[in-house]
Amino acid sequence: MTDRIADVWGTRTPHGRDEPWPVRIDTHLDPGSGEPDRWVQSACVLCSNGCACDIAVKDGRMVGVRGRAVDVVNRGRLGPKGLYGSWQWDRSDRLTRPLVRDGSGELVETDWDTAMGRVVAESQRLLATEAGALTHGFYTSGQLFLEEYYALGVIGKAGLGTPHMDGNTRLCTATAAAAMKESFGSDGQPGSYTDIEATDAIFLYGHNMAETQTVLWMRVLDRIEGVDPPVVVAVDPRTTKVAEAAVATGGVHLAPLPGTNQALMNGLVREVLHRGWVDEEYVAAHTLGLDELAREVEPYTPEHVAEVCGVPAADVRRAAEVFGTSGRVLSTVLQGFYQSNQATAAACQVNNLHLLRGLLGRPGCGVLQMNGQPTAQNTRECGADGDLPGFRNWDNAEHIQELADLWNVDPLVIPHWSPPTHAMQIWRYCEQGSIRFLWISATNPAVSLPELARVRRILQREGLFVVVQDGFLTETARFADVVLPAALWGEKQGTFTNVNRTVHLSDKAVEPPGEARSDLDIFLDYARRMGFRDKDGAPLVTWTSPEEVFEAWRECTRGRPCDYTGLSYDRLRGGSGIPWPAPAERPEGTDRLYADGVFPTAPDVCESYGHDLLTGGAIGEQTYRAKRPDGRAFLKGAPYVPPPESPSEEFPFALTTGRTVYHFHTRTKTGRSRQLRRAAPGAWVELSVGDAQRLGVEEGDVVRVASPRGSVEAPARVGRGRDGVAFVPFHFGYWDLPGDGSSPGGGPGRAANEMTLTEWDPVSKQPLFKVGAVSITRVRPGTGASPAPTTTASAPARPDGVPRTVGGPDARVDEDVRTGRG
Ligand SMILES: Nc1nc2c(c(=O)[nH]1)N[C@H]1C(S)=C(S)[C@@H](COP(=O)(O)OP(=O)(O)OC[C@H]3O[C@@H](n4cnc5c(=O)[nH]c(N)nc54)[C@H](O)[C@@H]3O)O[C@H]1N2
Ligand SMILES: Nc1nc2c(c(=O)[nH]1)N[C@H]1C(S)=C(S)[C@@H](COP(=O)(O)OP(=O)(O)OC[C@H]3O[C@@H](n4cnc5c(=O)[nH]c(N)nc54)[C@H](O)[C@@H]3O)O[C@H]1N2
Ligand code: SF4
Ligand SMILES: [Mo]
Repeated sequence: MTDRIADVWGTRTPHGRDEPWPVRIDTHLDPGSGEPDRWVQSACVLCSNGCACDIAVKDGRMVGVRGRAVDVVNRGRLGPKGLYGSWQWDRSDRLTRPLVRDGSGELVETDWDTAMGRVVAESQRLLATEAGALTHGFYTSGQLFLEEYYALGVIGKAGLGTPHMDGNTRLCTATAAAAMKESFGSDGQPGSYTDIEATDAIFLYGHNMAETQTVLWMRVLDRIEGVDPPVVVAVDPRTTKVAEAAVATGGVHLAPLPGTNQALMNGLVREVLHRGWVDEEYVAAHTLGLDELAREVEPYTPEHVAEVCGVPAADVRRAAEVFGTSGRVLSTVLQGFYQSNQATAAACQVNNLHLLRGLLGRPGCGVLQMNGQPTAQNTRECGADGDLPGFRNWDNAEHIQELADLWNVDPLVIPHWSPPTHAMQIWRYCEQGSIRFLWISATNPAVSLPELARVRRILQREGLFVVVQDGFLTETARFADVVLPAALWGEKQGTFTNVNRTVHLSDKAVEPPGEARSDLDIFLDYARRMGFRDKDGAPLVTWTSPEEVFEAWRECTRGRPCDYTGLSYDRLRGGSGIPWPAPAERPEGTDRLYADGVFPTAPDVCESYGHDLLTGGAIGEQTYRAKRPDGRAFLKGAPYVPPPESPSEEFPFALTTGRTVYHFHTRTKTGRSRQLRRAAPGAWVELSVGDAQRLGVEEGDVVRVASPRGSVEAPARVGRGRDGVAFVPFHFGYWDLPGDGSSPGGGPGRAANEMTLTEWDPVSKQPLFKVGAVSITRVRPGTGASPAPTTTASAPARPDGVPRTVGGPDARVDEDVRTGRG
């Protein structure tokens, strides 16, 4: 039995290079529950890793989870969120009936007919106005199931015909998709988790994997502690566990100032070129753009990079050397790049490094442009975000015709006169008043969007009809005109796809509470009530079950990079998840893409004609065709430009934001798990030792952090980050959890996004949560150490007097280590 709050990654199962990852089955059951009645197959939805698990059911309730040993993703392991956070919320304060506003403006319970009646009446009223479908906006999630996104995508694109549909994936993995489109022609993860077993060096760019994909990090740790371990390189301003591993393995921890990634990456590309670490044959055969890229990076000498990023020039050289001289390299990229300045440009430089050395499509040589949310991949591939289903190109008439044929609608119904509207623009249209109907599903923007005072203003706007579909009465739901109670994970059936394209089936384990309904049922009910028709006058959607939607989706992917035609619910049941592409002739799926060096860049195939990485200017079809990419990848560059907001005299610190291992986002699930809530009970502000000293701040003192937009008050953790940078976790909103303090807008809050700015990347349109400038002042002495966990990046610089984060008796997990081949 292991306390997996205190020991986040659990027992090691070390092994050597090219040996399979051993099995370790993690089980956690509610201590009082006894033997479960049955186990139901699923996979965890508390991050993009998608660990396969079985849900324990007793007396019609979820009482625990167990990792699935057969699965390629986790080989039986689960992390703290999966163990303690995935199921406990089901017994608590759920929404059980729809809510609508009564005459006095209060949200009151009602029945489904009344609630849906209001939604449909408002929808039809607005469709009858001159602006028609352009009045409608949909802001969805990276946390629903594939079937729900596909249904929503068809409703929006073929039913209503609105281009205004996007997910919170815009805040999350829009840059992953954008970087893959720019470099390789289409979304689609090149690498595989199995690259960890085979690699010689792992680069983690702005990715705190130890806390945010804990099971993937276990996989890395098992290599690090085995024979012939890989070298780790970490690029992160904080001293994360990843950064510690970089130092311990003889790699390097580069801690750039937030917002300077592109300068650093240009420096690394330049070193690889100058030192002759290029696979010239591969570059000549499989890429385009070398000369321009070489010109672009030339000014970025290690000394110049050192000056811009505030890192030693020798460390830049050392990192480049590890990349240039290791036989096999695996790279992972996440929010420290995607949510920072020049996100797409910097993420593309990672692709460039791999292309230059020909390190793609072979064991141990992958790029993982990571996802964050469990089902973000499906939002993207199903077209519930600013993409079209099946990675089709909005600017390609043939692709639109394919969809029109599939749905039996006129191609003109499908919005494709301009790119689909991105989330930040959808919110802008709501602010300006052109969108008057906003349907929010499975996301909590009143805590997770930047500049919360503005978000609250928009949600309260007269003339904006807001529908919120969630399992809880969140901060956002409180602003809604209609609240629809949703069934959550374990209470409904569906499939989803993780970072390395692995598709899992999640079966229904228990009944949803009260009258809550699955998101799929809600969307289909809307479609029925609206009476959407195809071009022959037949109902547009006739599906009644998730499996029927999955069958329809398979057809939509036929011949596309994300081919699902070899998959079915039956094939996904019983064994491991399966990575797409899995065409009918290869139903076992595909571990790794681009083994043949042929990329989906042909003009008739590609998902996008691409952009200028500095300005975001779109490349037109003719220009694209003239490049004759013909299956070659693009080496694209951009100069470094400083972030839109940098420290100044009035706001002298750089602010960055992010996560702790114990909470998921706005905590609607993890905040209702007693083990996780105890481990990370409240907000904190992380300061470096030097900055704390200069400010006269000691561990636990309450500080006020203020940006030009808002402020936060929280106890200080005197931590181990670099000078000049403050870190605030973004998990802590207001209102949502019983017993939490609340300050919705008045006075300083504790939500990091009170301070962040409304700015986004020119290519991916992903907002810049990782950059901004703040002032910091000491407000009053503390009452003890700050609540920041001690087990991870937020560990104190001086441990004395700070209680260690532990779980206790109810956090015990059974770890069944199977030696041998599992
Ligand atoms: N425990 C936990 N796990 C999660 C989630 C969660 O909420 N909690 N959420 C899931 C989701 S949706 C996502 S998107 C992922 C996110 O996973 P990560 O991207 O790993 O998490 P973050 O903490 O947002 O950011 C990672 C790191 O970026 C660093 N950083 C900040 N600014 C910069 C910069 O300018 N340059 C560089 N190089 N680094 C910078 C921060 O110091 C931080 O350590 O996690 C997933 N997993
Ligand atoms: N400052 C700062 N802000 C950030 C980030 C950051 O690093 N820093 N990260 C950004 C990123 S990467 C992300 S992904 C976002 C996350 O931001 P959000 O998506 O707003 O965060 P969650 O708390 O996951 O909200 C999901 C909501 O969906 C509900 N839900 C869960 N499952 C279902 C379901 O099946 N159906 C329905 N209808 N509802 C469901 C949950 O109860 C919850 O209220 O935050 C972003 N905001
Ligand atoms: S690593 Fe992610 S998917 Fe796996 S158990 Fe943890 S939260 Fe769930
Ligand atoms: Mo995310």
